[in-house]
Amino acid sequence: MSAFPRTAQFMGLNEPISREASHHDLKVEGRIPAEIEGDFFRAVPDPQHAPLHDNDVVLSADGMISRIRFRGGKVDHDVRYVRTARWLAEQQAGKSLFGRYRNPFTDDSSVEGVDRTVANTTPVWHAGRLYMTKEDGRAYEIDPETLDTRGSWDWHGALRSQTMTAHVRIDPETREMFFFGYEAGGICSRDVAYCIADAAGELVYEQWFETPYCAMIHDFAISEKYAIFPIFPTTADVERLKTGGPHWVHEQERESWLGVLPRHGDVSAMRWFKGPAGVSAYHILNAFDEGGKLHIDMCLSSTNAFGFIREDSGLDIPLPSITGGLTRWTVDMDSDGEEIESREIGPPGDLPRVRDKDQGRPYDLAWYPTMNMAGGMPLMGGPVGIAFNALVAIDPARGPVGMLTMPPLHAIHEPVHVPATMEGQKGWLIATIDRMDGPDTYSSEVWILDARDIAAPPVAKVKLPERLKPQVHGWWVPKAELERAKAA
Ligand code: V55
Ligand code: FE
Repeated sequence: MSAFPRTAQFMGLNEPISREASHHDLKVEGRIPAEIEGDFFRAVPDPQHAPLHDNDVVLSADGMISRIRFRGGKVDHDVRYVRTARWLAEQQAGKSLFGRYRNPFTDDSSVEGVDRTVANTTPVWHAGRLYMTKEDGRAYEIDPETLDTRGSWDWHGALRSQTMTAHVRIDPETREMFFFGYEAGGICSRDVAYCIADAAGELVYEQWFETPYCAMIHDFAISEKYAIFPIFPTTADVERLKTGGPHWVHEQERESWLGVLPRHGDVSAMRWFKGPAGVSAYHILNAFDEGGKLHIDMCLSSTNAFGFIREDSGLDIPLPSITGGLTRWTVDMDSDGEEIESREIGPPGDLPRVRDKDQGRPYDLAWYPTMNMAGGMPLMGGPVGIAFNALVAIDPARGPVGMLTMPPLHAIHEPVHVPATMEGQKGWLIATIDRMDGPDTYSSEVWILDARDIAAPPVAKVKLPERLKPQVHGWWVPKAELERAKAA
C-alpha cells in the first residue's frame, strides 16, 4: 500500500486504517440495557489509496459503512468499504485515479465521466432501505445484513437530480422523508432539487429552484409546515475548478439567506429571508413553528469551520478566534419582511442530535459534542483539525442542562439516540470514544449513556480490539425494523 502524506488530514485520529474488519462478541463493561436492540450504523471516511496529488482532505476519503450491532446484550462490529464506482475503479488500478476534493478537472483522464462520489457522510435508513450518502452525488444502497453495496440509488429511475444531501429529515408522524440535492443540474450550478419520498419509499415530489448563488448546502430543516434551506456564503465557481483550484471559497463579506417553502408547496412559493454576512453552519439541530413564527436552531459560527476552506479563501482566521454557538434564527411568516431575528441559545459545538419524535416539532432536549476547556488536552483529528472533548445536553428554552466532559486526550463523536419503550423515559445515547494511549497509538470504545443524565458514569462501555476510524455521522436502526424489512 502506498504511503499517505504526513499532513494533518492524514495524522492523529485522521490516520487511515484502510482495512475492512469484523470483531465479534466484544468485551462489555457494565450491562447493555435491554432496550438497546438494533444496529448503530456509522459513515467512516477512510482512503483506500494515497492521494493522486500531494495532499487531500478527509472529506474526499472513501466511504466505509461501519455497523455496531447490539443483540441480547452482545455486541459485534463490522466495517466494509462502499463499492462506489470510484472505489471499484481505483481498486482495479491499485492506486488513486481521482484528484482533488470535488474537482473532476484534476482526475486521471481514464476516469472521465465516472461517478466520483465517495458515499462517506451519513448512513440513512428509510422505508426499509439503507443508504450511504454524500452531498456531491447520489446515494448508494447498502444491504444492512451483509453490508454489500447494491449500487447507486436513483429512486427506481425517478430522480432527476445528480445529487442527494447527506442530511435528510423524516417526519415522525407521516414517515415521509424530505431531502434535497444541490448542484442538482451539474457541478457549480445554482440548481437545488427539493424532494419528498413517501412512507413506502417512493419518490413522490421533486421540484427544482435556484439559489442566490452556488453555495455549499450541507443541511436543511423541516418544521410541521415548512422546508427550510439555509444558504451560507461558501461558494463554488466552475472556472476556478478548471484551473485546478478549490471547489469552495468562503466569502466573508457576502450575505447569507434562508429559503422557506411550505413543505408540500410549489417552489414558486419560496420566500427568501436575508441573513448576516460571512456566517456559516454545517448542521441544523431542529426547526419548529410557533404560530406564524418559524424558529431554526443551528450550530452557527462566524466563518467557515473548516481550516482548509478558510485557507483556500485567503482568510487568516485561526480556529480559536472563531465565534458562535447554538443560534436560533426566527422569521415571521405572517409578515412580508425579509428580516431574520437571531439569538444565541447554547454553547459552540456541532453534530447535534434531537430525538426522532421531536423532528420539526417544539422540543425540550437535545445533545451535541462541544469543547470544554476544563477537560484537558483534546485530540487532533477530524475535518476541523481538533476533536470534541465533551457532550452537552440542552433545553433550548433554558440552556445547557448537562455536560459530560471527557478525560484529557479523549474524543467523543456524534451520538445516536435510542428511544425508551417506557413512556416518560428519555432513552439512551450511544457514542464512540477515542483515547490516545501513547504517541500515535489510539484505542476506541463505545459508550452507552443515560440520555437523562449524560454526566453519570456510562451504563456500559464496549471495548474494541483495534481503534475505529472516527465517523462523520451515524444512524440507529431498531432490530424490529431490520427484521420487518427483511421479511418484506
Ligand atoms: C461535511 C462533511 C463532508 C462533506 C461536506 O461535516 C461537509 C461536513 C464527510 O463529507 O463532503
Ligand atoms: Fe453533516
